[in-house]
Amino acid sequence: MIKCQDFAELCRRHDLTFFTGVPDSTFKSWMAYLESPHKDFTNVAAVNECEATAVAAGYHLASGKPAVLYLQNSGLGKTVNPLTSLCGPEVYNIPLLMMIGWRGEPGKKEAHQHRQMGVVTPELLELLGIPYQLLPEDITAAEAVIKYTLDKINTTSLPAAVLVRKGIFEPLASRSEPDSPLCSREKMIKQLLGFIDERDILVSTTGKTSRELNEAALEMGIKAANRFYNPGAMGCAPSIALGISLQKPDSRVFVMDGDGALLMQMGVLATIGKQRPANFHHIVFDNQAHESTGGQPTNSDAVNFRDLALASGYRSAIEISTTDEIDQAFSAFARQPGPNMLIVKIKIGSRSDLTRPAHSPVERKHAFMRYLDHLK
Ligand SMILES: Cc1ncc(C[n+]2csc(CCOP(=O)(O)OP(=O)(O)O)c2C)c(N)n1
Repeated sequence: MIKCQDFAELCRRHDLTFFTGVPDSTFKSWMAYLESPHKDFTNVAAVNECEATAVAAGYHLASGKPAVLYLQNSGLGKTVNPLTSLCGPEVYNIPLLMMIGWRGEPGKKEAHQHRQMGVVTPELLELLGIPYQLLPEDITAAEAVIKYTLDKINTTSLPAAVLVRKGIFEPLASRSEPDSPLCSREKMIKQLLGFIDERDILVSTTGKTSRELNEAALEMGIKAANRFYNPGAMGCAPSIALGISLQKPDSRVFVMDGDGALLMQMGVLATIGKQRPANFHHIVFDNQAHESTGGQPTNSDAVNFRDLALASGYRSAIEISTTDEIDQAFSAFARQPGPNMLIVKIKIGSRSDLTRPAHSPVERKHAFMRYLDHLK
């Protein structure tokens, strides 16, 4: 395994000091290392991989050097536009070093949402003309791969990539989360679920939110297939909920979102604000972190979601941070016409033994569609 300190020195030796991207649990310890202050490293946490690619391009324009663009392969699709239409050989020839977490690698057990991208990741890179190598877990071999990749980058003045498998970086000592008066997402989900009727529709976001919601619904004996889990397609839960809400105007549609996911596709607020569906109720769990990939900070500390929702055309928006506030806040939120937003401040943390839904995505989709079909 590669020690983060050794990888940092390797990067320094090769003048790789500017990092930008969206985190992945594959290199969780490297992300934690980057977050701690290092005066010679700059890390720009971007809201999505398209943005990060453009930040990396800007860095190159101003420094003449390649940036390191880190991402999970789920985000590779988001880079295709700036890679081809900004950095590509027919356009500006912008070099950058992509460090891609390889989820869903063939032959390895992986959640459904990672499987197809896991298979096509190497082919997609080939199709884009991006040379790639696997990052070996031995630091000397890793240095040879980085040197080879940089040679490619420097001779072509184009992007090149290293693929990072799970378990390559040595774990850092786990950091203890500071004591927080805030509640956990799991507890908030359970409490909120108590107020949501089986006739209401619920769409939940990427990562652990959907897994916690699934467990809470089982525990509470909710029989209706009224929940649509969106384990992949980060940032798309509110858009899915919008599409449903416009077709089912007589049902209340709740979306359980995360701060990282909302930031990733924040433009959806304008679409929702413009459509103004009165049955659309947006719950945002804000832990200021990408908790599902290891707790890396999002940029939500720089954003006021309440003001943003109102400025985008939402009819109302409120923020709560304790379970005591839920009863009052939620009944007002669920009764008032949407689109409206309930921002729930929560602490970081989740159980390590969270299960995944038992049925396949297609089985769940059919059950959900049958459920929607029976609604008025
Ligand atoms: C396009 C894309 N990039 C990155 C990921 C990896 N990923 C999965 S969940 C997640 C964090 C989500 O953060 P947030 O919405 O704040 O929810 P939390 O995990 O804190 O509950 C990330 C980065 C992904 N699934 N898709």
